[in-house]
Amino acid sequence: MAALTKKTALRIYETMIRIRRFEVRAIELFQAGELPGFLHACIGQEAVAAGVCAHLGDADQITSTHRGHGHMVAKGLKYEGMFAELYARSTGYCKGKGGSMHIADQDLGVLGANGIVGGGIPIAAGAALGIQLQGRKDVVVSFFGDGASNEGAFHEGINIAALWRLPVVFVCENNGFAESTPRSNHQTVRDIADRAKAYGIPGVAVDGMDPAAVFEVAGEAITRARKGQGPSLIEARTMRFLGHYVGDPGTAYGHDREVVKWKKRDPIPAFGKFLEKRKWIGPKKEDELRDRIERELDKAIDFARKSPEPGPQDAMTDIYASI
Ligand SMILES: Cc1ncc(C[n+]2csc(CCOP(=O)(O)OP(=O)(O)O)c2C)c(N)n1
Repeated sequence: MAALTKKTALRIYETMIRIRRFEVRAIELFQAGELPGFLHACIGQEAVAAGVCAHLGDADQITSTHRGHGHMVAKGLKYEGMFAELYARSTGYCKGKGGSMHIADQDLGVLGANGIVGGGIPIAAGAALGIQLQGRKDVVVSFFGDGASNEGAFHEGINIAALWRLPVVFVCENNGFAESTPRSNHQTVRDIADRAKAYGIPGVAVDGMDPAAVFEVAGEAITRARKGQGPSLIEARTMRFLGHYVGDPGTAYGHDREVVKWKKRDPIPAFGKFLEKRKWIGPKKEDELRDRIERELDKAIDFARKSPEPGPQDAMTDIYASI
């Protein structure tokens, strides 16, 4: 099992801050009317993406969801291309034609955020089959929500991955709500991790507000997958601090009440304290880190704003893959 070294812990901390600040700035721009479309923020859930992706290299792959900014940042996507995509500019990761819910980058193994709930799960199984057939040691991680764990795609994707012992890790970010439906209204199982039993694979629930705990269980599952021992299911218990989408107050379905206690466990200050206690970070280093991230964000937003929009001539390009 990979130990959480100072270097890895600092990287995870930086990743969480990078995710949080990306979204805070994106929300400000969205509310100022600068960004088209919708935003689904993962604020509160950063420990999951950061803890899992700390194990992944560029050749490993992920599939993501409508709430995917955190996965993208954690997998190493650059602010420039992400903001440009949110601004619908041709310099974006998908040339401005995908937007927040459809960011992808083959070079860094991001097979796509996905507006179809559960849609990434069978894609991850398929990508893992490709890895297996090519005899590579890479893995695929599929992120999805508790709502997605009721989709046919979840059961079909995990079943075939288990049967063929594919190198894939299924990570359910259980934030207790599927859009405006509390979990008690959409599934009876107490632990989503228990669903792993139906497919004969390991299933483990973990505190998704604790990046060190996530890092540990993800390490075991990813090592297993790399060794050819097949898939695992991780249920990370977490909470989105905002409504389902930016603009949803969450008042109609009890989220506003539920979120109060979770905010006290905000993973960023909590992990910051963990690092301070070990003297792995101090105020000076923390300020430097945050300033650097903010400068990067300023530069990326400026780049996106100055980038051109795609033109009508681009409407019919990038539809089919050339093989
Ligand atoms: C196949 C499908 N069904 C329904 C929707 C509408 N929808 C969008 S997000 C969402 C809730 C998803 O909940 P969950 O998987 O728990 O993810 P979370 O939003 O909590 O991150 C739903 C039902 C959709 N986009 N795709």
